[in-house]
Amino acid sequence: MPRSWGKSSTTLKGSGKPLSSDIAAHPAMKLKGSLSDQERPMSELAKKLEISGYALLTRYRPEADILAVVHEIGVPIEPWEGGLVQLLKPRKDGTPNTYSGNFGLEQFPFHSDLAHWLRPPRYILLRCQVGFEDTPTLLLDGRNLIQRISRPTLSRTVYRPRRPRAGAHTLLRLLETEIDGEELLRWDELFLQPTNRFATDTGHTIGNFIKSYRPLAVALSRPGDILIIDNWRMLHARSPIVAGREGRIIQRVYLGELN
Ligand SMILES: O=C(O)CCC(=O)C(=O)O
Ligand SMILES: [Fe+2]
Repeated sequence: MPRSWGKSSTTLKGSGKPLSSDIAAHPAMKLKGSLSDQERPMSELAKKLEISGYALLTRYRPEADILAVVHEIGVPIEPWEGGLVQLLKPRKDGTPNTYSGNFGLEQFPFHSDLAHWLRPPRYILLRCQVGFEDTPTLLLDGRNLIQRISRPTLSRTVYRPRRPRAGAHTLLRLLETEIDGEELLRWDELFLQPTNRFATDTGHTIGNFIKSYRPLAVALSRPGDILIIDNWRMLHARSPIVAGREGRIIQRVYLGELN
């Protein structure tokens, strides 16, 4: 089904130099006002994320090792052994507990990453190795979803992981409002299941909202393009892989916090 996507507006242009040592040489990265020496160099990125829920760096040090780049930006977390850097490649069929295993080359449904975890990773960093303008990552601002469904309803809606973890089913609110003063929105129609009728109904309303939403499309199209997503605020989805785009390769690292 053809879709029209909104245009990305939150772009920080990189010049290929390390961010931490050379922020003054990145005029395109500056918001209004200038940074004092005392300010942390990446605070511009943090501001972007706070305002928009995501930030895009274009062609940023494409030759550098991803971990060198990641450490300039934030604190990586290893969600499972060997999972510090994950490679995302389109697959017609993958293992059943993955998105590719369930959706193949189709568009992925909107979700938060690791929504079935008690504390999903705060930020997702996606970095382009091989990308295409017409295979964007789609973003939905959870604040719009909260506005539509309401904070009290989402806070009262309880889901659980599709599979028990360590033998126990954790109960998870779709919206948690007080985690060190931060809000955590989670959604995933594959890895989360409703616990009661109320949760099922809320899920339907969320599904309808997502269908009617015109998402933002952010393309990781050139090597070094980096998209950072606030995973507690935004839902995201991969657009469908059309013929000729099977070679897309995206690196993913989860961040616990920004520098
Ligand atoms: O490839 C993308 O743009 C996003 C993929 C994704 O959301 C996922 O694999 O969880
Ligand atoms: Fe994802």
